[in-house]
Amino acid sequence: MTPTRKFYAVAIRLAALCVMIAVIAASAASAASAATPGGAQDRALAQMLQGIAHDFDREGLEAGIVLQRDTGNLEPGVRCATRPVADFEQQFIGAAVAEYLRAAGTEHRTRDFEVPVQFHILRKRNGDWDVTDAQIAEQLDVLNRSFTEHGFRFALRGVSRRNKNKFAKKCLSARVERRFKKRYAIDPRTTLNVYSCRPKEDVLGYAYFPSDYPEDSFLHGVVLLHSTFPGGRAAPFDLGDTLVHEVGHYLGLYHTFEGKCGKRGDGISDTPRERSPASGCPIDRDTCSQPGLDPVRNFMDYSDDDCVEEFTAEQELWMKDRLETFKPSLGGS
Ligand SMILES: [Ca+2]
Ligand SMILES: [Ca+2]
Ligand SMILES: [Zn+2]
Repeated sequence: MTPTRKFYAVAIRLAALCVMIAVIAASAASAASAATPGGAQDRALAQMLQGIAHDFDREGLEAGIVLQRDTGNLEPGVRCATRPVADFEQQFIGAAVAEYLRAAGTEHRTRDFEVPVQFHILRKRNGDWDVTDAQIAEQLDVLNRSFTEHGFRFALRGVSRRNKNKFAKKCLSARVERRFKKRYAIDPRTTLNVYSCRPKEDVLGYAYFPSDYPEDSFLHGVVLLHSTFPGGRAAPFDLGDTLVHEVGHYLGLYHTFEGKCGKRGDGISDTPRERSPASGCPIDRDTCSQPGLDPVRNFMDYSDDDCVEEFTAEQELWMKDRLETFKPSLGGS
């Protein structure tokens, strides 16, 4: 872990510890209603998660990949600016999901989720950084080829294009993000909003977890580097798998290297533990002594687009369980 990341990890942990004490106090005060969705404990949990999501500094991340820029040159970039998740947070959310499903059941696991997608193409004032309708159609195909076998279908709801220098160039900034999402987001409860732009330092994308904000929050959705769409220039990340990866986060998945070789890992038992992000396509990589080679072909690793190709059976259940718990209005028929 780099010093910067370590600093944020510690800061996040400290902040969350304070809130945890409040959570414990609240649940002790209302022991009888603690398990009821919407009860005191759930509100405290929701506040804690929002605080952590809000405090994460996306702009402090260090480059970990090399990609082709608009100029054609190969330069450093950041694969994903979705925040890391501390062990205690995983534990809290996991407990909340389990608690909720004990009452709600698991019927949702067998149904198909249909998700409308609205694309917001934020371009420079002169129209640069556009994404064509053909690219968007191909991007939706990539999304569906990756998710259909797991019970998710994505359908085009619409495309809007806007020439706004500030939004197009500063879409990594939390302040600017709030402005364009508040203005443009379309029914976040039922619709996946995808914003294309050019984040500073060529960050490929970022998203939020379903548990981060209430389901109707305009902050939900995916922000994506325009050149990661199929046919874009961001080789080797130009086949559309960045959106697949970010939608994985949007539906609740963590990175396969989350938790490194620790006890919890990414919380998914059929993805072997992994100490750090993979790059390229190192199919024999084995960074943790626990059984199994690193899951470098999983969409939630950092491997090249022509390498990643799968979600596991348990990742599918995980996504469905998290939607049922935190975003029940998404994917309904
Ligand atoms: Ca795992
Ligand atoms: Ca291993
Ligand atoms: Zn990611």
